[in-house]
Amino acid sequence: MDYKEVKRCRVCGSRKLRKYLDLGKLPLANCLLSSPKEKFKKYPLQVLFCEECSLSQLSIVVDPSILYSNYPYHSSVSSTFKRHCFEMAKSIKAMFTHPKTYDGWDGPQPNPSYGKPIENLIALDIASNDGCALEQFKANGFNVVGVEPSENLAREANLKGLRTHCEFWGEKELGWITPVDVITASNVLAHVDSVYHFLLFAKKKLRAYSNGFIVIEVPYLKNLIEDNQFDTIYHEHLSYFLLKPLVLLFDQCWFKVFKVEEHPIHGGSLRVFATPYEREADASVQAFLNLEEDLGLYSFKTYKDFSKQAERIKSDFLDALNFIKNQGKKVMGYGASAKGATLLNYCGVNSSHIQSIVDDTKEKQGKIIPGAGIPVVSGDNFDTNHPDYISIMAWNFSDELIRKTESHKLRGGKYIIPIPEVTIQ
Ligand code: DWN
Ligand code: ZN
Repeated sequence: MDYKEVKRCRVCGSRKLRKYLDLGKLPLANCLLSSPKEKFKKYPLQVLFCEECSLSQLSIVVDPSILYSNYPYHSSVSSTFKRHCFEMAKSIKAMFTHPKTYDGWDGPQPNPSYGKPIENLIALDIASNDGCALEQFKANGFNVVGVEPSENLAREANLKGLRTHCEFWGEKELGWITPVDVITASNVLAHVDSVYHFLLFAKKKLRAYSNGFIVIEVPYLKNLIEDNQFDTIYHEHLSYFLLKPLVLLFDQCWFKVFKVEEHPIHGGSLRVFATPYEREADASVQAFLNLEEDLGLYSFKTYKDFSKQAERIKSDFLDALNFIKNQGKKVMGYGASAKGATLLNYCGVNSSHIQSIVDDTKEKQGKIIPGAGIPVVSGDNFDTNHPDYISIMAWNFSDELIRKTESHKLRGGKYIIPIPEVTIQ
């Protein structure tokens, strides 16, 4: 069987899991087809709410080797994301300064280097993709090492001189990785079933000397609910996190969450800092927990209401495309994203509505979106086909995608942005 049913919450173990969203049986969003005749499977896409810890999670786990052995997603395609990684590396670097004294310090004076930056830091990025974040940590003076399970991406990172090991993190002891000062894991914990293994393996790799810590960045369920981001629900994303289940998970792995930030990337992400060593937690931790409570994010009703929004957006998007189609106008998409594939298939959109989707990722060009059957093409197709509308399929990068299609706008072309509401501009 290439997938298994989820019977217990992966964070707290509870069996009190209640379904609140069912997007039907959909193809695997990133498993693009090489030809229209290529066979593909559809899998149930349902989200369950844990009544104990408020974790949202899919009702199944698809075999990761099917999802990630040859992964078409390249983080470095987006300059927005690159900038985001640079800022993250810069802010993390500033957190490493020599303490007043070290454990067991018996010098007559406080540590002479007190307050100065700690040099020769080592950063490990888990699921480092094509080395996008590694590059930015290197630019901030870190020594870097990556772990990436997709051969194509690990190879690309190593060719850029970014030492990357092609492994799944948390599956087995990676003894050859020496202790590091900081571990980052951006957009990966949501993809992991054995979240305890993941963190316990990370704990072993954090250096005590620098009070090492881990930085986990995940799409924030608060934004998913507030901004109708149901298209970010697909088989790669097993969990949809709030801070509450994350704090529980870290606690149970002897980590202490000491700082939390919210960042706009990918539609709204939560950045959680946690360490196995002594570190004072700041006010941000309790502030986010209070916010989640105030927003009703620990109540099942919030999620039932959200599922009605998804149905509404679905009919709005299909109505808009059918109206444009009946006018004989031409629509192309931009950004053959996983979220885009989910949206197209959930809404029943196909190549009669959107004739092709441009993507700047070379590996995606020439492929076909499974289910919707829409071909992925290169950017020059905008200028050869002159669409009347461009449907932005990666709304989290709307600004960047609209900036890159200036000529379409100058021709009087319009944009369809489907999330958080279907808008035409
Ligand atoms: O968690 C995940 C997120 C971080 O990225 C992964 N599971 C998979 C992936 O999800 P996604 O495919 O929905 O992510 P994006 O980043 O919204 O996808 C953007 C798509 O648009 C990519 O295929 C690249 C493409 N793109 C482009 O062609 N030109 C993006 C930009 C910014 C561009 O200029
Ligand atoms: Zn739970």
